[in-house]
Amino acid sequence: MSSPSQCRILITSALPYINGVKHLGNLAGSMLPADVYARFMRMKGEDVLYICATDEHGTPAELAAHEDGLSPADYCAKLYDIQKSQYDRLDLSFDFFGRSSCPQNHELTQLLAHHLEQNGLIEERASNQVYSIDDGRFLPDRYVEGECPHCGFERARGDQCDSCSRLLDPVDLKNPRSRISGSTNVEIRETSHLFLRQSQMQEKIRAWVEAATEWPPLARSIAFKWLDEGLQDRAITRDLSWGVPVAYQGKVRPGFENKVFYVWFDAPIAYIAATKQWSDAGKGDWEAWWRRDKGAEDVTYVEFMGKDNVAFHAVSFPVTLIGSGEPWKLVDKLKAMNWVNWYGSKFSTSEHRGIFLDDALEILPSDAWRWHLTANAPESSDFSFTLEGLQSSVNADLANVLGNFVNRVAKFCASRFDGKVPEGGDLTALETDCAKRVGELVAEIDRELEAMNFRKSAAAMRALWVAGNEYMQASEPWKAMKTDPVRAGVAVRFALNLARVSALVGAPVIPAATAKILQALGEIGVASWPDPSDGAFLDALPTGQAVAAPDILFRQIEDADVETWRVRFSAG
Ligand code: B3M
Ligand code: ZN
Repeated sequence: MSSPSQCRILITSALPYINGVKHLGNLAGSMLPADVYARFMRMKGEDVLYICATDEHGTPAELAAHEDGLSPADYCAKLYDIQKSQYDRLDLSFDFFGRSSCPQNHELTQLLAHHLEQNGLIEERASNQVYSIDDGRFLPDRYVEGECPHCGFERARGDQCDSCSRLLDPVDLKNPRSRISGSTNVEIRETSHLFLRQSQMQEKIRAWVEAATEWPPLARSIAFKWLDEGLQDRAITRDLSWGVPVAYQGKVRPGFENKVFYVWFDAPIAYIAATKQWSDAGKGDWEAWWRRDKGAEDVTYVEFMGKDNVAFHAVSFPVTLIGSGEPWKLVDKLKAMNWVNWYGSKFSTSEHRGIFLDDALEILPSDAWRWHLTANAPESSDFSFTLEGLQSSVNADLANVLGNFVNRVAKFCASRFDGKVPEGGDLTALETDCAKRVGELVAEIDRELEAMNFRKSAAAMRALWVAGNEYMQASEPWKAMKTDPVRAGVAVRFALNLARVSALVGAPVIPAATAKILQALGEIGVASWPDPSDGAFLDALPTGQAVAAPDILFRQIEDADVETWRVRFSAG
């Protein structure tokens, strides 16, 4: 339950598609920044609800299931478990990780569509589509293959040509065939789909985006680009069997027996449905987070996603929610990320280019990835991932700076002070100057995380860890030990406290290693965000508290490792 001074923060990260293991680009673009933000806000004492889910519908899911020889339902259940266990191992701290195929989502999607239809925002329209006589069904765009009308490429997909990359309409393909059966026994037939009349909502959405001054610049500029081009009506049904049936109050809409809602219509609704799954599991009240008439008025809702998802979140989903006429909670801050590139091109699931999360977890601990991808978050521009860059983040920032500092002071305390926090004493200018700098850096990290500037927040964390190392170097307790043990004790006590603050500010990004550090310092229980205005800020560890040198915190990445991985991942 939240106390009156707490803020309630609802966080969602774009739902990973179910088809296959995700890559580092997927992680860096939505789930990781959302998790860092959620952890930071929890440490500040806010009431956080972080929701995510697998995005299980659509053609790619059906096709992947088909290739795996499983029914879509079995395939999705299998991949859900695989993905979920990887996110656990990456320390993604979802309050709930649901599924877009859950009954709650079927119900909510149909309910919202029904409201939209009653409000005149859904319209049935006829269009021409490829029908496969042998398969006995209309083929969705990606199920049609044929010759590209522009470049003649033989295996162009119905929606796009992989050779000339032009967008296509499947009815324009030459010699079309079904990707399900391979049959060329196909013809053009007329069929109907439901369209969401986004054009009707242009002014309302523009006014809403204009008022959304808290969105970071990238999301705002993408939203205005779509608004300036004019909102287009969108088909929100597809000819598939796996998905949410086009039915209202239990009755299938006539003519829509073999159709389902388009995956991009039901996926954002799954943010709400996953919250309802959490609620139905007895963990809380979903309506208090999503319905403005049920207490969600005071919730701050923050969304994280890659830049290609902005249109759906800044336009289509709000059209659904506002157009329903019901008091749903809308996004307050929308954080969009650019791409992570892999040696000059994109990470690609279909071509298996880049590093995927199963391999990533096999070669390095979660913190290494979390740090590297936060310190280089693709915020103001794309980020070009390289193995050398990864090596330098881990070695220079984590092992040589943070790890080295913590190890030195903890080991020294263990060997020379009997593993107990020494007594305090008079501070010199060395301590007061360092405390001032560290106080400023904590405030800076706080500000940057609050503003969701992850790259900048990591730079300030690194600066704080450097300050710790420099203090250790300048105070030289090993020398003072010989002449002035009291002075040595003051320095060790101060450095141990610096190590504590170093761990606390890093905790949102590298939760595993910082938990080890705090444990080594004898700190147990909930870690809360350090407050530089608190007098005990750098004097929080009680005299005599047991300190042990932590196990190795970060293993160095050797050049030989980089070489092995270069071959393994076909890098460069
Ligand atoms: N699954 C696309 C993506 O991962 C999509 C996001 C849905 S968010 C509602 O890029
Ligand atoms: Zn082409």
